[in-house]
Amino acid sequence: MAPCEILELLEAGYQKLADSDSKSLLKKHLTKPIFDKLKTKVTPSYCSTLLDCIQSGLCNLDSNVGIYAPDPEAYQTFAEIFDPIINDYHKGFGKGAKHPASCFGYGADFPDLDPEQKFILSTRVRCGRSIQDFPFNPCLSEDDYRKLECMITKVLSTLCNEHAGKYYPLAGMEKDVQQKLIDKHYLFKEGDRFLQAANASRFWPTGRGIFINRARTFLVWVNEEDHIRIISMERGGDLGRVYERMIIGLESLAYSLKFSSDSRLGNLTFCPTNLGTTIRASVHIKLPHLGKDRAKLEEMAKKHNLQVRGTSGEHTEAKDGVYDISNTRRMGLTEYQAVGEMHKGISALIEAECQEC
Ligand code: ADP
Ligand code: CIR
Repeated sequence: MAPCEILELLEAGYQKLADSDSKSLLKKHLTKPIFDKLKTKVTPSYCSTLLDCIQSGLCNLDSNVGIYAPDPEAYQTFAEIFDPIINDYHKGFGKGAKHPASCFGYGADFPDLDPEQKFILSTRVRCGRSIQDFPFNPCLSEDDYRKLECMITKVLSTLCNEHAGKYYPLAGMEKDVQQKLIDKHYLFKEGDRFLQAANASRFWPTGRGIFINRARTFLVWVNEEDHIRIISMERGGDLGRVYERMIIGLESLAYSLKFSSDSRLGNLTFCPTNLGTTIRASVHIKLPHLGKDRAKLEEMAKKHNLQVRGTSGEHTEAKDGVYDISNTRRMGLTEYQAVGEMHKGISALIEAECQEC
């Protein structure tokens, strides 16, 4: 049972959300009956409360989603709020739905999206993984962060060929080096207020860091939003090649690390938007005509199940007309289908842009 002071904070937070004009999925789905049913519950192993799940959305009324799972059990304990949000975000993961078995298929099925290099600056595919027997950020101790970092970097040091590289811990990294890595879109940014409010940035920078291969085309983020983010990226629009590189890197890591998964939800992640395949395949793209009006571009992208982000990622603006466009859905479909959805959608946007020329 959640303690009294948590209940008081929850009641005040709920009222603030209910009175606001927040467009978050949290506000949309957290009805009073669901709130009343969940407000006293705690997860069995970590005693996480509803407040641990929704405090980011309560503090940041401009959240798109507004909820995180502090530990893997939260998806069951607080299913009455997670399930409708998951169903809404991933478009069709209703009652009785089960995430399909993993199927990566072949990168060769996704030809270069922009062979003449007119629109796409770069392509990136990432996935997230959580390590079995560890909770998510808000429940990790400083020692857990160190243990995770040690476990993960030990395996990273065994990567070979194209994937071989070096780990750079955030602790002790020069500020200008860190900023350069962020500006080049390799490293995660610091001080994300959505993660901070979710209690996901405690003991920063302990245990956080980035692994980079020699060609700077394969990266692994350690202990940012998820325990691991596996990233493949390069200039141009060769999605198939980028995807293949991510798959090989992921398979090499899966050989030695045990990842958390759930028979219904697929791979488990901190944010419900990343469950299932956890795949986000994106391009940095210039669409001078369609991009004149971001709202219109977003509307068009939505028809193809694509999400538009700014140049420096989520919650940022587009600089010099460069948008980050990626698949929205990651759950209820295979990896191959998620990347295929993005390939088809980006091709359609480029075609629409050409028609406007
Ligand atoms: P994530 O993809 O990990 O959910 P963000 O939206 O925060 O997170 O993006 C992380 C970084 O990746 C940002 O610097 C963003 O600009 C960069 N990025 C995303 N897609 C591309 C891309 N296609 N090319 C280059 N950088 C990219
Ligand atoms: C939000 O709710 O806006 C942040 N917590 C981030 C949510 C994840 N992003 C997304 O839309 N895929």
